[in-house]
Amino acid sequence: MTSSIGIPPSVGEPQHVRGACPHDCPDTCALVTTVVDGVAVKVQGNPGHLPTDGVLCAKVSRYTERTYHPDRLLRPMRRIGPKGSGRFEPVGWDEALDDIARRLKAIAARDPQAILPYSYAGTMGLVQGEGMAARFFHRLGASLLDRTICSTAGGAGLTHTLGGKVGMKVEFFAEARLIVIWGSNSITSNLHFWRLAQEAKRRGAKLVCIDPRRTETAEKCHEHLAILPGTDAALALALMHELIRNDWLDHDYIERHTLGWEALRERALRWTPERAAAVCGIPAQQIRDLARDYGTTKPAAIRLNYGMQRVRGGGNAARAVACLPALTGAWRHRAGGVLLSSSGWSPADRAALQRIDLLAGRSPRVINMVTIGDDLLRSASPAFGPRIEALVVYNSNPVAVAPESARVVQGFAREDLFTVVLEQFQTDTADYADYVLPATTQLEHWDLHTAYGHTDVLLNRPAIAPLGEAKPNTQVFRELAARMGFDDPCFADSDEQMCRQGCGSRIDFDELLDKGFATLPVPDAPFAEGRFPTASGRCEFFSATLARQGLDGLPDHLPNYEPAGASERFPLAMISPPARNFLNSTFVNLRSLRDIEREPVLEIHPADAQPRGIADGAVVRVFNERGEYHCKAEISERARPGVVNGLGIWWRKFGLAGTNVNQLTSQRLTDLGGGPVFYDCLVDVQPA
Ligand SMILES: Nc1nc2c(c(=O)[nH]1)N[C@H]1C(S)=C(S)[C@@H](COP(=O)(O)OP(=O)(O)OC[C@H]3O[C@@H](n4cnc5c(=O)[nH]c(N)nc54)[C@H](O)[C@@H]3O)O[C@H]1N2
Ligand SMILES: Nc1nc2c(c(=O)[nH]1)N[C@H]1C(S)=C(S)[C@@H](COP(=O)(O)OP(=O)(O)OC[C@H]3O[C@@H](n4cnc5c(=O)[nH]c(N)nc54)[C@H](O)[C@@H]3O)O[C@H]1N2
Ligand code: SF4
Ligand SMILES: [Mo]
Repeated sequence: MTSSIGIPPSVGEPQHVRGACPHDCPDTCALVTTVVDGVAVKVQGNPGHLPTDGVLCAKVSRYTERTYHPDRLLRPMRRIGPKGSGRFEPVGWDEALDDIARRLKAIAARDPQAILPYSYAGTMGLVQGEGMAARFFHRLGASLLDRTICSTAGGAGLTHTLGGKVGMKVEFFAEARLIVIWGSNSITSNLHFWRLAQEAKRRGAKLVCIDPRRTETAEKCHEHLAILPGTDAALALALMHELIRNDWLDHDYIERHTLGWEALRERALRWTPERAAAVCGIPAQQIRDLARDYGTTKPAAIRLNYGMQRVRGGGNAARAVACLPALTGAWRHRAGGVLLSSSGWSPADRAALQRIDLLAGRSPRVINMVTIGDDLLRSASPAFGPRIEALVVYNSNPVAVAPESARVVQGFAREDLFTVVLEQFQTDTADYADYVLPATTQLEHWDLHTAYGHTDVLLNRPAIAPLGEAKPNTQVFRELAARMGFDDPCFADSDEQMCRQGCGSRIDFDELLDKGFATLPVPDAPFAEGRFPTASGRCEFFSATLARQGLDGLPDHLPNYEPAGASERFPLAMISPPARNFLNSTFVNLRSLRDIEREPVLEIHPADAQPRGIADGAVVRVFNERGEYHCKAEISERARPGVVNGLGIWWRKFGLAGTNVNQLTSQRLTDLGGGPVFYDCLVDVQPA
């Protein structure tokens, strides 16, 4: 047996512990960790779990390397240098927690809303995520965080159309005859779906990719529509136009199972392929061809993903795409329809874990996590409420991942801000902490996982004891709760008990204990007979809910805040999708994975590089009015003319000049759901 951590061959019996991948990835793989004498030596995919099929991505195959990394934080630390200097001294847990509780109590005595939890998806686990932490902050009456940074625009779009985050079952993509991969680099971020798409391809299916970037996924599809960022709704409306003109419609399905058809028809008829082609920056013929394929191939399936909703009109775009399968009746077949997220099928009992009732009638203000930069810098006002005085960060690295880093950094650098960071590593965010508290990894704690790219539930059992003095998030909040004098019995629940509570009445915890995962009863073709979970029970082309809010009831194309070609000063549109070997900013500090990604790069088309005198491999300065970012230029046809691709969320401290792509992105919000607009960003590039 070999391992990356230099453990000598063991005499002990190897144990195999079942777990779940904690990462924010649609695949939610089932893990099997091999443990010898209390040491995890290998993490593999569970061959018995269908969606995982025994295979993990390169990142999580190296989980032991991450867990036993020499840079793991293993003791609580207290800041001794100026904010951001990263200078700390070790401190005992009791001393750290006593002091944190004292500081939080003092602030809460004035107004608990001056305290803000900041967390996202470092782990997707329901227990180490918003489990005990949510109980703690609800009981405290702290500001609520709107967790918008990834998927709320698309989620809202889907919900206003289909009634929830629901759609096709992923396994049936293998039976589709046409698969449209829309705003997804599946090989990078949805690998187990890609395996199904490959299976469909072998059986003769056609694969079409819609993505501004010629990704590794796009180049393996039969067709690639390299549209400009933020033009998806225009494309979807023109597809509808063609479906109508050629009568590739399922009139019976439309009549019985949809709402607002006449109005949508009228709008779509205004979107000729020529009009959309001019907006999308592609030939009109490509739109006609895709419409023909989509209108005449059955079953046709759309794998929509979140890459297309990180722009101003992201919610409307998801709505427009979600209308398509109802027009052609694709939902009648189990291999037809659309899948963006399947998380809405999950019967997990989040309420039992998060205990919103502990607010006891209070309704604290809500802070959108996307605008953390501006919000940390805001003074108290009647509209805003109190100035943010304390921040407790867990499962997130906002200094690297939140937009407009210059503002974020300025906020985190406030000497009067009290910041606690629960982390596994000394991230860019941990550098700004007053206290850094060492957190366990997935191999060291219990958790319960639902998925958004399949419909199983998984249990994660600890495979090894916590390393050093690391504690699970739950335990930190339990101990803080005790110090704050919160004596509600729920603060004494163990992690294992919380996993059970999260199962609610419809998931069998004993089955999870036994097998590691459970498959939920989700219908194979959920909308074959309509019965959408909307108010009307129909697929809502027209949403009365949106109309009541004074918004457009129909989906429409909303141009980007910063549309390609609209600015002379900043003529290039920049998107910044994930690097394959990182997961958001996680894994950037893993040498072996960083070596594959080498350094931060900006892909630029030869036609944009040449007039700027940019040579392949040259260091460039990417800039706009929000800031500048240095990286290596990669002259590449992966970038389309007019669009540059800044890949991956590097840690700022690993960047060439101490910044990353988010130095350039803006804090504006999407049309629906209050999401971020990372891919709605104009820049220019020069040799550095
Ligand atoms: N290896 C790896 N896997 C990951 C992640 C990671 O960082 N690394 N991140 C995880 C997380 S948190 C998430 S949310 C998902 C993200 O995965 P996805 O939901 O697939 O979203 P993105 O990767 O942001 O973008 C997908 C593709 O959309 C393209 N795109 C950008 N703008 C547009 C547009 O306006 N229209 C269209 N049609 N396409 C556009 C991008 O070029 C990219 O290739 O992946 C998860 N999986
Ligand atoms: N420019 C640009 N910016 C983006 C994106 C983009 O595509 N482009 N993508 C956006 C998206 S989709 C997302 S989801 C966000 C992701 O943003 P985040 O959710 O902040 O994700 P990560 O960067 O992976 O940081 C998660 C951190 O949680 C820590 N962690 C993991 N498990 C635990 C645990 O059990 N306990 C504690 N205490 N800590 C833990 C990890 O060590 C890691 O540092 O970034 C967004 N930012
Ligand atoms: S990151 Fe995604 S593909 Fe990789 S192991 Fe986790 S769930 Fe599976
Ligand atoms: Mo995400």
